[in-house]
Amino acid sequence: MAELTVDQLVDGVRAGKRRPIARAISLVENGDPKGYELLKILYPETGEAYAVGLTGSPGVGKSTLASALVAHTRALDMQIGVISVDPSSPFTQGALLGDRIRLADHFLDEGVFIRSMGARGHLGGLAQATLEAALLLDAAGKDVVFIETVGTGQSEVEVRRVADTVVLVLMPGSGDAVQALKAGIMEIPNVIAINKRNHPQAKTMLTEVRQMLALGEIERMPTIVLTEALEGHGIDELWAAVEDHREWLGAERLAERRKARMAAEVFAIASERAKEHLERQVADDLELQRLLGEVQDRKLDPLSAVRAIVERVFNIRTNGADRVG
Ligand SMILES: Nc1nc2c(ncn2[C@@H]2O[C@H](COP(=O)(O)OP(=O)(O)O)[C@@H](O)[C@H]2O)c(=O)[nH]1
Ligand SMILES: [Mg+2]
Repeated sequence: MAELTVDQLVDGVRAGKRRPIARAISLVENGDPKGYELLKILYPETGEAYAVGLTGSPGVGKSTLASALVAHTRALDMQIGVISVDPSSPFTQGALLGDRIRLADHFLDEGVFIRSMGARGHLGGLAQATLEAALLLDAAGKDVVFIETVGTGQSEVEVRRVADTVVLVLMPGSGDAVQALKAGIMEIPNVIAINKRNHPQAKTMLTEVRQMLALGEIERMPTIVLTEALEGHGIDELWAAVEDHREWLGAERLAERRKARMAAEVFAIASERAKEHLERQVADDLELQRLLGEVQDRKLDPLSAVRAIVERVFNIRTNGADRVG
């Protein structure tokens, strides 16, 4: 089939058509100039979709819950996007054939667009690719975009950076995420789903999570929901908890948070670029290599080396005492 032009892609995305959306996401993932053009045109049309992040350790049931939530929200006649950032187990058609929820059915439904990220390289990094894919799905008229990430802090894609509501998925018998919450390593999510609720330890985990939440000072207590994703149990409660949080946010707070997020995102990507530039320059520059060697040999102090590197790479003049890092 002939390659679509930028105009055709823009029209196709606006119309919510599957093939142009898929193509557009591939273009941004690959850092293609056409992808850049598309985002430039479509960005002003975004801000309509509600982004719901599903985060948690591998195997807790994020993808299965996402699938159940897709079924639930489609039944409410919403247009849905799903981005799954899980390099270890991509969200594919064949996967996750639960008894009641067949993901393959969603792949045939024009009202749902599902994309797995992370299986291949991304020019600007996975976080950037995820943000861009979410923007394209937003421009495509999706009412809700679910973003699945494996995240307990180690992940490159911090779900908080893209989601309006963050759902932390836990499962009984695995306490690592609860420990991370307790230790303050993980930020308090907006909703907590304890999945696999048929497990004998589900009640224990619920108690543990409640006790942990009682310890801290929290702006808004997360709603805790017990689910059995494979059976589709607790999904309406989970969705209601997401809607409750959305209601609590209200239009004003949501707009404020999104503004702060977008600014932080631009800054994060710009910083990443600057870092890459710096690393490349230092690697290619014998003089800078020599400076690093002198620091290692204790002939030159570290701050003088920093000053020389920053001046050379970024043309920034600093006095030695300035913090430039
Ligand atoms: N028993 C039970 N198994 C589940 C449930 N939800 C998911 N699973 C299974 O747990 C495994 C991991 O699920 P998946 O959705 O891929 O987890 P993810 O890695 O968090 O995305 C799969 O074998 C699922 O079928 C549940 O509610 N109950
Ligand atoms: Mg998954």
